[in-house]
Amino acid sequence: MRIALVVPPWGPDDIRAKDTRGISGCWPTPGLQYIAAVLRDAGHEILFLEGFFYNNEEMLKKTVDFGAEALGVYVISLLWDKAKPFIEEVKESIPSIFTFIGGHGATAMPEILMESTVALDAIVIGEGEITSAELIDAVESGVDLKEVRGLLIRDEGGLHRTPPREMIDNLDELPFPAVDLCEMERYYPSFEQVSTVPAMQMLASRGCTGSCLYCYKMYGSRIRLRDPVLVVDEIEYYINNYGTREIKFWDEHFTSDHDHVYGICDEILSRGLKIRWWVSCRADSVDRPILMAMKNAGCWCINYGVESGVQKHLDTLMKFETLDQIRSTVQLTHSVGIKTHTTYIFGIPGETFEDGLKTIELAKELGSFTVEFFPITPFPGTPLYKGVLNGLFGTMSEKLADQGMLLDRPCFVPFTMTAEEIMELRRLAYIKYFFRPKFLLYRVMNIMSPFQVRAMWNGAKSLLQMVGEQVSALWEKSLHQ
Ligand code: B12
Ligand code: SF4
Repeated sequence: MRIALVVPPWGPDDIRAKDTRGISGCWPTPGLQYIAAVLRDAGHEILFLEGFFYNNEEMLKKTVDFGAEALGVYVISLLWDKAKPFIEEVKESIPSIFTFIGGHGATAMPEILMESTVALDAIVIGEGEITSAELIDAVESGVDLKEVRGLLIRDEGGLHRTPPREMIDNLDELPFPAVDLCEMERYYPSFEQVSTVPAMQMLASRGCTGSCLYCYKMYGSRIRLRDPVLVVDEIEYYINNYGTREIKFWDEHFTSDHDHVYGICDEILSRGLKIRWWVSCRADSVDRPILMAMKNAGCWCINYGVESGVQKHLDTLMKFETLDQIRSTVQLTHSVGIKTHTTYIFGIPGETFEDGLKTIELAKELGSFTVEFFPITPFPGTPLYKGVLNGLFGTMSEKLADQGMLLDRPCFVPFTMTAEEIMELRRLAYIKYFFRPKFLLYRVMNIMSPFQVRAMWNGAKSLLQMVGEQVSALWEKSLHQ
């Protein structure tokens, strides 16, 4: 079958506030690349279209010219308003086409999305590789779709959920993501996220043992690990075929199993690979020996989700970490020579403006190489979202297009703060963090590549824009007093 797999048309305006659009990038979509790989292995012809590179008309033309018989679209909630008209236009142009979607947004609210357009034939719920392969098989051979687990389909005028699909037990059975079907040369990472290019992204595991209030856990609490040999085979494939110098691991909890991490590090060292890498870890999951091993194998930066400088709010978020633990982990990481990227949240239920200022102070104290500050966002399916629907925590926008973490407006406002205060905290955080002579010197002394020079230049432009916004916000405030 000829299948078009599509990331709907989108641009920096859809996911970033004005002041940070200049540092925005475009990574490929690993989930859709895995789907593409499995469907290709099953003998189908695949067209992979990235909506960042084309407008609606171009994407439509490419899909029609390809002669697509099926259309699969990646859907996160924020981009549904882009995906829906595209699916409708394709269906209008090719009435016989079979349309299906998958991804976090699709999985978290399948009935709502399916009811919003008749142009959609099926939704793949959860992990999509096996379900998609069986779905396309069934469509091709005319088998009743009710036989395929993990779907939402239409049935006698209503909707029907087939029995749930179990998680893939052995991730090593999956092929590598089909990066060769993507226009890899056109992608580029966000500036704060890598030290050099070409950079590739990967996953060495799926799942996380945490249970944070705002996190949508598609893969549950059991962590499935890939064989370190295959992980490093994939790294080597990227080095040999794409000249890759850096890998960004998107694992939710990279250091959950130390033996697994030692396995990856040993494999990189024994093959003599020169590769830098970046991972996300929980602050309670590392010690000196594991950090040393990671450093020796090329890990240059670890992302810790710090979230708040007030213990009470860490508890609200159900992080199950203490501020002392976070402080000592970040210090330990710096002491072995690995840099840190720390992320913070504003607008936590119960948080006040003054609490937010304490978060900024903690960020400064930790002194990470890069930082990000987000307004908290209730994504469908998360405990935060469910709580807000039940009248708890605060108020949220009903528009799906507002469900981004980096927009000009917060999607959610807790009862204890205003939207303006959240955005002011975000601006203040960046300004206070970066406008410190000692810190600027540290950044300049640690430039690792020409890419980072460009990153710093674009970052400086973003900061100046924030200063301008802050001055005009203060001016507005003074006029109203
Ligand atoms: C990697 C990542 C990114 C990368 C790559 C994005 C991408 N397009 O894939 C970058 C940094 C660019 C990114 C950006 C953003 N991201 Co992001 N990202 C992730 C992250 C950390 C991992 C996703 C991943 O690759 N997982 C591994 C793969 C294998 O799993 P998967 O994506 O779930 O795919 C499987 C299934 O979902 C399904 N599936 C997926 N697509 C499709 C399509 C079809 C047709 C089918 C049938 C099945 C299917 O099958 C796949 C294989 O099993 C998740 C958090 C998480 N822990 O999952 C957030 C996450 C997906 N991102 C999120 C958000 C909000 C964003 C941004 C809007 C943030 C922002 N404001 O900038 C942007 C949107 C950019 C965009 N156009 O996608 C949210 C989505 C929430 C929601 N409910 O919609 C998540 C869940 C994080 C969170 N906060 O909870 N992100
Ligand atoms: S530690 Fe990260 S991935 Fe795990 S539940 Fe919390 S936010 Fe989600």
